[in-house]
Amino acid sequence: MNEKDKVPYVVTSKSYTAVAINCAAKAGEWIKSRLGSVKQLSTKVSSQDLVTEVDKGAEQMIRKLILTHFPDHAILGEESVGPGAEACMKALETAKNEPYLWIIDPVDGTTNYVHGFPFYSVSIALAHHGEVIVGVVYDPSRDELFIAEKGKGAYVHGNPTLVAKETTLSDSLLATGFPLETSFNLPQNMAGLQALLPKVRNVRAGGSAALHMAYVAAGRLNGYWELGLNAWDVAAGALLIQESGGQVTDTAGRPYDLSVRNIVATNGEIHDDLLETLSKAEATGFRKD
Ligand code: 2AM
Ligand code: CA
Repeated sequence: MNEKDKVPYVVTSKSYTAVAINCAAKAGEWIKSRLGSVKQLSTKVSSQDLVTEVDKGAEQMIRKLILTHFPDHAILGEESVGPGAEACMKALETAKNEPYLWIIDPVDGTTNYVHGFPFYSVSIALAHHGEVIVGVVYDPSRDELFIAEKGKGAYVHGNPTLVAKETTLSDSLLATGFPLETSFNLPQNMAGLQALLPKVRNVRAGGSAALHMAYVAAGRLNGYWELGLNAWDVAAGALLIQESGGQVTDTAGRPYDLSVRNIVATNGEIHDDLLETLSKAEATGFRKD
C-alpha cells in the first residue's frame, strides 16, 4: 500500500471502564499526596459537613478527564451541586435521563480525610439512561481498586469479588453511618442501632459509604445501611454489590435506583431480616403519613 493511502488509526471505541479507572486512580493518587496539607476548610451546611480544596480540585480533574474522552456526556458531581438534599434531588431529576451520566464523589469520607483517618475513597459511576453500567471505587490508603461492569462481574485488583456467605444476622458484621440531619434522622438512626446491635456480631461506622459498599461486595461486611445519602455516595457501590451477588434496595425494600437515599445493601442472605428489623424499629428514614 502506498504510504499516502494509509488511513490513520482512529480510536473508535473507548472503554468507559478504562476511563473510570484512570480517573479514580489519578484523582486518588493526587488526593493522597495532599493528605495533611489541607489549607482551607469550608463547611457546607454545618461544621460537620466539610469540604476542602482537595474535594473541589479532584472533581475538576475527573471532569476534565471524562470530557476529554466523552465531550457529550453529562456529569453529576458532589462538589458542583449546592448543599442539602433538595439540591441533590433537583440536580438528579434534571440529569437522570441523560443517555450517559457520570456520577462522581471525588472524596467520599471527607471528614476522615481531613482528620487523617485512612478510610476514604474516590467513587465514579456511569449511568446509561438512569441505569448504572460501570462502577469504580478506589481506596488510595490501601491502593485497592474495586471495579464493576453491568453483567460482567466485579473485581478488586483483577480478582472477582463475591459477597459473604453468612445467612443470619447473628453471624453478620454490619456497617452504617450517621447522617447529619438531627431532628428526624438522628433518632431514626439510634433506633436502628439499638434494634440491630443485640442481633448482630457488631456494627462499624467507617465514614465512607462507597467504601462500605465495596466491602459488602468483597465479603468483608455482610451488610450496610444508612439514611439520607446522595446518588454519588452509592451509585458505584450499588453496582459492585449487585455484580458480586448481593442485594441493594431502599430501607422499604424497593429496588435500587439513582434516587434512593435510604439504603440497605447486603449479601442477599440477611437482606429481609435487616429490612424487617429496621421497619419494626421505625428506623427506615421514611416519615409515616
Ligand atoms: P462525603 O464524605 O463525601 O460527604 C458517611 O456516613 C457518609 O455520609 C459518607 O459517604 C459521606 O460522604 C456522607 N455524607 C456526609 N455528609 C453528608 C450530607 N450532608 N448529606 C448526605 N451524605 C453525607
Ligand atoms: Ca460522599
